[in-house]
Amino acid sequence: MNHPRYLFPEDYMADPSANVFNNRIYIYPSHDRDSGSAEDDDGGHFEMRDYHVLSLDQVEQGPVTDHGCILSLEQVPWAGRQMWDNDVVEKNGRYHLVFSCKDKNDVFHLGVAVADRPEGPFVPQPDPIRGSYSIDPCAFKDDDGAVYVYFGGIWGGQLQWYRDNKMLKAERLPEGDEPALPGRVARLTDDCLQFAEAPRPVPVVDAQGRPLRADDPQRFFEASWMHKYRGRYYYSYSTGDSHLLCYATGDNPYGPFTYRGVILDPVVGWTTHHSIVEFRGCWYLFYHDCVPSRGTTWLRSLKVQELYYDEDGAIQKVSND
Ligand code: FUB
Repeated sequence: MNHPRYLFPEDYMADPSANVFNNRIYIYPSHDRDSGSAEDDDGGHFEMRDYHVLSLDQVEQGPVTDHGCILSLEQVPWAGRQMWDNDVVEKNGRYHLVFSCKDKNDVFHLGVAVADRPEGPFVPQPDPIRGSYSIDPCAFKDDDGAVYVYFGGIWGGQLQWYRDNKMLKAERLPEGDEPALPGRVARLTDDCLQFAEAPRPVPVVDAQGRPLRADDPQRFFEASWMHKYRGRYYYSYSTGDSHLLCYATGDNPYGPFTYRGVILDPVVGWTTHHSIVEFRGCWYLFYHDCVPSRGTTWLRSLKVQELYYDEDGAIQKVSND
């Protein structure tokens, strides 16, 4: 595959979480819309109200099926507004959609909705995951069947309000050469409905084992994704205000993860967000940009591009041309 493909020109969608279920790719995106809300640093302009699921069985060409709405704000008893990024994991034959949404007090939490099929319909739990906060869940099932949720996002994602899993009285972002604010990970219970443990920080360190600094343009900001390649754990993420997709590798789901490089340079649009998945022996990067909406930050379009690795396991930087 030599060029990126826009996957779904019919509608604006973003934050694609791609998973392979039953030998088919299912993409769980955020569903962008033009709400008229003013643009601000807290993402007030991302006023999404539902999720759709798309599926395809050929990446380079061929139809992309929209299976319609699988969960809407009105169906979730605890939800207030802003249905942001989600992901789906299969466990014991059931599909668990883990999603981020603000509650009625405008505080982000993670919720779970369950279905018998990847296309849904998904039935939401009455309450968010106990002890959950912030945004952008990636639900990763390891080879032993354990499921981990990676999450967290700064600024509008509210991660800077938390230390040691407790909400602060005032938000605080580390600065300068202080260690950067890390993303979080927690293993889920066997039924995938709750955290089985308190969330832990996800350490990203340099080659000398030092945590990346707060002023490092390659430090974590949001959009965690986890995949495994040749037995190694690849933690990838968006750097937010420096607009990169970066990755780091480790030898277990909790890290530490050693910073390895940039996967994708900034795209058109403020946000960058992705997933990485293997399908029929090839690896793909799913992401979004705002080219079709002529740079309108909150109207994003889904894209896919093939991903290649070097012999030593390094990811080759993807060209966005
Ligand atoms: O889609 C809303 C937010 O924008 C996501 O949660 C972030 O990752 C960014 O893509």
